[in-house]
Amino acid sequence: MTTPLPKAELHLHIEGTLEPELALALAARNGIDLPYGSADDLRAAYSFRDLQSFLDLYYALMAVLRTEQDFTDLAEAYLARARRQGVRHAEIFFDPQAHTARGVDLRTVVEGLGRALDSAEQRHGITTRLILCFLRDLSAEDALETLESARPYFGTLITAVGLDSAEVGNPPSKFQEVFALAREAGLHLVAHAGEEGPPEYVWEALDLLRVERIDHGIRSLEDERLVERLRRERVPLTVCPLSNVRLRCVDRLEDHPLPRMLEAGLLVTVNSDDPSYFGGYVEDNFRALTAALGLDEEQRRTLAANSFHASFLDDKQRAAYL
Ligand code: ES4
Ligand code: ZN
Repeated sequence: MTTPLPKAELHLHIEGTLEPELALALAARNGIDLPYGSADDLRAAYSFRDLQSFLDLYYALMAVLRTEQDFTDLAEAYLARARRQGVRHAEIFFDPQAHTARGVDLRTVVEGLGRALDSAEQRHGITTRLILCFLRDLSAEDALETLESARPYFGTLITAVGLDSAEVGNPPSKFQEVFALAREAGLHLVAHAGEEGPPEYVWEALDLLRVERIDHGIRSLEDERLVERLRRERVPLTVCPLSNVRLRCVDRLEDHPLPRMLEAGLLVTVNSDDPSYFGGYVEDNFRALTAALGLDEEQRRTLAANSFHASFLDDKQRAAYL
């Protein structure tokens, strides 16, 4: 087995790293009844028709995350795995509204994750950032309240905001105000767009939200002018191949548009999205692409280098990895 290339992971939902074994252990620790008796029962449920069918299970399983320690354990397990997959820097999404909506404080979530992230460099050799994601199927008002409640962590634990969850019917335009406020607060901006949604949502994310990266963006290829814009402005696209196949955005890995995106001169990166649910962490995505699409060493090196270029590391930190 070859050594994984050093890379940054830029599209990773921490709640999507909840492995079945940890979910069962946390359920037992917190006295929560899950309708699954074993890790294999849980894994058997990981078969998805589309984004929504995945999100239903993803939100349901979060019920096991209750205490600061639960969030620390979750992040610590991810970091240990990520390092074995070559990750040196991770910009990690979390979904605060999925927790506050069920009575878990923002403080519990952020400080729990923060405890693992604060020691990540020392323990695992991984630098980290935290990206607060708004759930786009909730209201703009809910997003605004979430932003305000997170202000104490701006610039320290939280350095960016993102936009995720059910895309179709929830265009970026709905969140123009909250993204403007986040920008004024000095946060970096990203958004999921063009996963299941149309290229118009990618235009909106760029023009109305003024995001610096597009998460997924695979449907951008349907719009030549958009591809030209993304190429010219070197807007990074955080692509998640195994996710796209599991959620049936792409039929088979052999049909994945990533090679075409590279060919078009786009700043593409490879990421794992929700690795516990989609069959692999970031190096597993690199390996699956190599097997299915004959990705060569030069392409793999380009993708790994792109991940550092696309990161929010400052130039000096970035230079240390390139
Ligand atoms: C997600 Cl794959 C995906 N797409 C949109 N929102 C998400 N939240 C967690 N995983
Ligand atoms: Zn995602």
